Amino acid sequence: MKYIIGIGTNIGDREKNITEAINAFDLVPHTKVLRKSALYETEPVGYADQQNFYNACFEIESDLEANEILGVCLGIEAGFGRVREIKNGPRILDLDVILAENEKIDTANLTVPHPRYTERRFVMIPLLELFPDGTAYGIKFSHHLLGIKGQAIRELR
Ligand code: PH2
Ligand code: MG
Ligand code: MG
Repeated sequence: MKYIIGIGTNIGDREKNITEAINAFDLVPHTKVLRKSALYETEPVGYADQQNFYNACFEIESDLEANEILGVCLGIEAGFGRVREIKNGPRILDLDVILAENEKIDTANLTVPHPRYTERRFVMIPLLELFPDGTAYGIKFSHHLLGIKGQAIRELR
């Protein structure tokens, strides 16, 4: 099963956080990172009074179930010392399951596709980089970009 994971950080060395967190997925049993987007510097969405984020998306192939991948995400976040405080507020690392190949999930802990990804330029732009034709695992997504207002984003190079 393939998954798209969204990653974000706005505390500490943002580039290092993203690089190390993606590398951590390669250490998970029966799991490998297939490809990753560029890094993007993005304006905070939902809670303005904080530093800009670095965001990216990456694709993994794994034998693990979606709820196990969620557990991996939470474990890696905890390993970076994440503490949950303000909703949408500053975080050293956020890992979200955005899409799962051929799968819809709606449980108490996990909803896939991610319920808000089509409203977030910081997810949609890296996703479009990975799927330039605007369709991922049979889901057409790119038209939602037209409905997003503001949310400055720039690719880092
Ligand atoms: N994550 C949020 C809320 N707002 N804004 C940006 N730019 N990037 C994020 O990753 C982000 C956000 C909640 O997870
Ligand atoms: Mg998030
Ligand atoms: Mg999250």
